Amino acid sequence: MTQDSRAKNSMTQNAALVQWVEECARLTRPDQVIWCDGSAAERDRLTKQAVDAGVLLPLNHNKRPNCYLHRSNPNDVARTEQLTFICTPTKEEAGPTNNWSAPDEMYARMRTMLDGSMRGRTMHVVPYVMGPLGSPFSRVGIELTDSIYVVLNMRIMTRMGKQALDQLGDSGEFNKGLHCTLDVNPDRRLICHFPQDNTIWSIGSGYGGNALLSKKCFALRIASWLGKTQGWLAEHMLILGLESPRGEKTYIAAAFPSACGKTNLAMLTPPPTFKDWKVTTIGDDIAWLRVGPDGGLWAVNPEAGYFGVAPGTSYKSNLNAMKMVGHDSIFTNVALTPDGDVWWEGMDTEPPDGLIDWKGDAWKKGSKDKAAHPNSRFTTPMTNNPAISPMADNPQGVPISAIIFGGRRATTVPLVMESHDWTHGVFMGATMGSETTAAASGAVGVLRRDPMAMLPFCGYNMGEYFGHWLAMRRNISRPPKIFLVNWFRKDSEGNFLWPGYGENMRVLKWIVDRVNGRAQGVPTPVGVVPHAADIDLTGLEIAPDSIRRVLAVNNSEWHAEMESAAKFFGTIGKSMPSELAESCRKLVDDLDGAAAEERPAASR
Ligand code: OXD
Ligand code: MN
Repeated sequence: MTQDSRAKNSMTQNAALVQWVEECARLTRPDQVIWCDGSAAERDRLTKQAVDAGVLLPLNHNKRPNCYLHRSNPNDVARTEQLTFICTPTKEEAGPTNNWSAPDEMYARMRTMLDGSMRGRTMHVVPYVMGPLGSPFSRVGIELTDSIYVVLNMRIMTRMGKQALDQLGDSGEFNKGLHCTLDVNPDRRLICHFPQDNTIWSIGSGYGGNALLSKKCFALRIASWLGKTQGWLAEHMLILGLESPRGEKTYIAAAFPSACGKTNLAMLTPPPTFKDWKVTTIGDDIAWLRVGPDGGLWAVNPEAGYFGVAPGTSYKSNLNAMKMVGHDSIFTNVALTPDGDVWWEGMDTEPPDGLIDWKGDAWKKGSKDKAAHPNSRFTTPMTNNPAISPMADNPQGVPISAIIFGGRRATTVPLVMESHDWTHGVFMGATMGSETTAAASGAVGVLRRDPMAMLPFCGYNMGEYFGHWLAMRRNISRPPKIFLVNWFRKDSEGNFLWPGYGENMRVLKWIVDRVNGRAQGVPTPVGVVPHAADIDLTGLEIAPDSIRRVLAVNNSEWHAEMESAAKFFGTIGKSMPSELAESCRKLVDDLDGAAAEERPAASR
């Protein structure tokens, strides 16, 4: 059998696609090439194959129907930013925040490693659509992979199979993803993006964001570059819908760095006094945003499932997530109970005796090692989510009324504030940062600037990315309002000042009311901050001093903040838009001119 005939299929006549698959098969030389149709029969066949090979472990089907556990290689448990490259003709195009390599050099280096790399293995051709089928937002990708685990995860995370080939037709416009696990050796691991070629090559890892090429690689790094060249935005944002007791619907997109509770916010359960409000999920991680015919900003979630962090997920922190992972889910690197169920730290139940840890070893209660890996995950179809929005699959997307930026900050940033205008909102996003947690001592962790939560995911020069955000405003005649939030502010003893989780609904309500011109706020140099009386605190036990402090704007803290932000802008170099440096200078002048130390508390 020739390589070419091995790659033949009956699912598509798309010449460009068939030719590219054949080229990749000639390079990697798999024993067979299988085109995935996305059917239930195919899923069952691949699942059986994965179970037989020990790649998946069936869980207790009475407790968790159709659920499986996968244990990754212990050297392969997270995204590897240091091995992730943006390969553009010039270094300037990738910018100072990305690892860069010249495309020709990287292709040549990887080709050597890929040569014959699928011998003895099967190459799966995985066609997928990012975004609702038939939507003007949507894009088609093809991932070639030698991992059944990847195929089964892609089936949950994307609209995968024949439907993607139907949407592609005979167009040559598709993302070309080539993934090979090789020997899962960190020395032979590379995740490389070639934006100009709409191509991703990933080798040496089978894990999550490195291997499910639809997610961070395509839907953020490559798509952010497509968005820049085509006039739209690909963002690290959840999308949620809010319905008031009067039936008024508002859609919000929100960017937070990893581990700041994005999945929890996307499927929040409102507190009892807000029981007549409904929160629905459109997406928990990625948003693609375009200007709609009405001049507003509209968004879709390009994904079809959730790849959520398991530890910390509990009935208290995320009731909907606990319900949705009850069936038809794949778990990666969580602990296994003796009765074939899963367990992780922060689940709010005692670990049972006889637990097996994420590496497959017996785990003893009280052990200092975690039973579940801190980055262990669940993969779940979005249709499992009891709070899924009826608009989640809408080809037109949803109209976004508010954009939220947020990080984990022990000091400085108030619970919520609204930007003065679009440029100031972009400034808020560009300067956002998150601190590493500093246990109970209250000491402030290390601050990492993570603009728009996109630092690891922007596929081109960060300065140009800021410029693109500013330029988008010219086409948006009805821009959403932009807010900055911080659920994590602490007192001097290190206690959180705000309860977070479902109580964040109160902040969302203030945001909805601001969008609709109904709520008050106090203008300060850093933004419009609510007074305590402007937030609906009914039914919440919180000390008046805590709410005062969580909303306070402290001039000296903001001076330090702006000094640090200006330093960060300096690292971006000449592509940094002058408007944002100007915003920084103006804010410092306004702070100098401000008389009061804690304006919101003092002013009303
Ligand atoms: C994720 C991340 O996996 O942001 O979503 O790290
Ligand atoms: Mn993410």
